[in-house]
Amino acid sequence: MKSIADIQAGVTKGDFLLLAKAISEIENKTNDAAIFLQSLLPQSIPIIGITGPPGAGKSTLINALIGDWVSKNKKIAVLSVDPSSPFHQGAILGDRIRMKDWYLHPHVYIRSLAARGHLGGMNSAMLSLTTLMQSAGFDYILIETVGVGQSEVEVASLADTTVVVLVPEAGDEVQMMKSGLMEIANVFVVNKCDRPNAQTFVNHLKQMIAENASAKSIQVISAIATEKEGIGDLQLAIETHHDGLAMGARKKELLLTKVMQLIVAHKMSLVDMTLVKNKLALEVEQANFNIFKFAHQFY
Ligand SMILES: Nc1nc2c(ncn2[C@@H]2O[C@H](COP(=O)(O)OP(=O)(O)O)[C@@H](O)[C@H]2O)c(=O)[nH]1
Ligand SMILES: [Mg+2]
Repeated sequence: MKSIADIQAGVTKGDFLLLAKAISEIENKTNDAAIFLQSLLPQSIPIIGITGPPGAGKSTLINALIGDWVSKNKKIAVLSVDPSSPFHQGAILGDRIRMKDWYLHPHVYIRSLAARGHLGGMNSAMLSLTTLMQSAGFDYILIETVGVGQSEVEVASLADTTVVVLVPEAGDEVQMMKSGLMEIANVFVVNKCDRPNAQTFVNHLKQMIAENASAKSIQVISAIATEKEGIGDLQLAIETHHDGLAMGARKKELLLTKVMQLIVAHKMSLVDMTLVKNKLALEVEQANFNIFKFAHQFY
């Protein structure tokens, strides 16, 4: 496996071949990859999670953010865990064509990841990849995830800053917010503010935040992603949050979550799930079957 210096040299030139090779090794969990990851030094490059319901405008916002950062000569990595995203491999041709500026741009690296089939390991793979990106010479790492379910909450724990994108008519999301969104969001973007009643929704959201003691530091940004409106405000909110993080206790909390994820993923990798499944099929019909006893033999 190539050294991080070689990978960086490639990224500097806009050649992502060595980076892609390193990603494959990491995804395949080779011994080389484990040694490589253990050789990386800490970096404070921001990892920004962009989440929210399908169609809220996450990809359009990311597109606008990339455009602005690239114009400032920044290098961007995007990891997409949104199967409906135009950044995703499964995207229809039209979307790929719309995004082709970024797919071919030497300062932008876009990689899509499968959200399924990583039992206990999705986050450890994401953690490895984001850490690699931080060391590879990018200035910002973006992670796009869809929805507001459990997997997004998990992915949010990988991000330094979590941006939740909502639209003005997001009645359902506001309900969900009460049950958890407030806990993962550092920044709310109310996108599609070209729609009627956007300001009413923004005011309502701000009021909810003000009433929630643990949510007070959440910033609310109004945006029209298609017009690139609000992008400067969003960048500022991200920077402000990231700067605050560098000093706060939250950083240690985030690190602890990540360490736990690595330990869980490692322990899970030691379990032969096919064996568990086959044994279960045999034993489950026994009259004295006990799930705790059964599970304990694999501890
Ligand atoms: N009217 C309006 N439409 C937008 C805005 N931002 C995005 N859209 C549109 O909303 C649709 C979904 O956007 P997309 O970025 O793919 O959403 P995602 O699923 O959250 O990634 C697309 O047709 C966009 O052009 C906005 O600010 N105003
Ligand atoms: Mg998308």
